[in-house]
Amino acid sequence: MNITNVEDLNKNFSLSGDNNILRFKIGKGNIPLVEIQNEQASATISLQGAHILSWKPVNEDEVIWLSDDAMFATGKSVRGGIPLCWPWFGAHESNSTFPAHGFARTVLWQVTDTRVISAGETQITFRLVTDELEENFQQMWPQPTVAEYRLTIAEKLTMELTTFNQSDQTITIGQALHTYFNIEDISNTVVYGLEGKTYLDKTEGFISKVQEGPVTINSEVDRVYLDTADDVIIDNKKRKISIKKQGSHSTVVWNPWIDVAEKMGDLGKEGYRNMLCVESANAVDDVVNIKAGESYTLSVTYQI
Ligand code: TA6
Repeated sequence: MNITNVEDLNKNFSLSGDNNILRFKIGKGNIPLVEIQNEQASATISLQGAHILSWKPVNEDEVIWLSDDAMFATGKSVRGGIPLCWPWFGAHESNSTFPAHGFARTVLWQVTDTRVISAGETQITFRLVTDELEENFQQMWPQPTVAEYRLTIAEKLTMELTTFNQSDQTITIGQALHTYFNIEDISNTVVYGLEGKTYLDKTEGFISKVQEGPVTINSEVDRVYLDTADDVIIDNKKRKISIKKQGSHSTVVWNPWIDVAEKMGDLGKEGYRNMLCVESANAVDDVVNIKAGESYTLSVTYQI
C-alpha cells in the first residue's frame, strides 16, 4: 500500500495512546512529515528521504542539528537532520551527473508500519522500492532493490537500514547515515574512538593520513576514516553522545568550516559552529556486495 496523503496516513498508521502519540502532517514545502512523542523522547521525520529532522530525549537538548536556513522543497535534500545516503555514498563512481550521496534522500518513502513497543518506545518503518521510482532514478539504479528503514524512537535512537537485493545479480551499495549532530560549540568538541585510524582527507585530494589522538576541529574537516567498527563518542563538554553501529566499517567526519559553509548557502552564517557530521557509513573500500536474493543491514544507535 503506497499512501502519501496525510489523511490516509493518519487513518492507517497514527497512534494515539496515553503515552505514545504518532501523527502525520504537512510540513514546510508541502512535504508530509510524522511527529512522534512518547514517555522517553520525541522526534520529527520527513517522509521525503525518511529524513529524521529532530530527536530529543525527554529533559535533553535537541540532539540533531537542522540549519536555520534549511530549504524544504520536493526533490531537494535538507541541510541538517539525518540524510540517508543510499544506494551510493559521495560521488557516483562512474557517472558524475548522478546526484551525490544517491537519490534516497530526495524521494518520498512509504510508511509500512507503526507500533508502540512500550510507553517510552515507538517504532516506525519506511520502505523504498526502486522499481516504483520515477524513470530517471531507475536508469541510475536498474537493479530491483528495496530499502527498509526501521526507526525506534526512545531514550536511545535506533536506525536499522536493510537493503534487499531483489535482482538476479550481485549489487554493490554504499551508504551512510549522514547525521548532523547538534553541538554547543565546535571548538569545545572532541570525537573519541578514531584514534590511530587511517583516514582519507577529502580536503587534500583524498590523501591517506593517520589520526593522532582524538579528533578536534578548528578548520574544514572532511574525512573518511577506514576500518572503524567500534563505538564513537562525541564529547562537547556539556554532554557525550555515543554512536554504536553494526554493518559499518567506515566513519565520515565533516564540518565545512567558514568558507565552504558560506558558499553552500543553506548552512547559515554561524551554522558550522553548532554542527558536526559523524556518519556511520559504508564508503570507499567498505562498500557492500549483496548477492541476488540476499539482504544487508546497517544498524546504528545513538544515546546521550
Ligand atoms: O559526508 C561528507 C560530505 O560528502 C562532504 O564532502 C560534503 O560535501 C557533505 O557531505 C555534504 O554533502 P551534500 O551533498 O549534502 O551537500
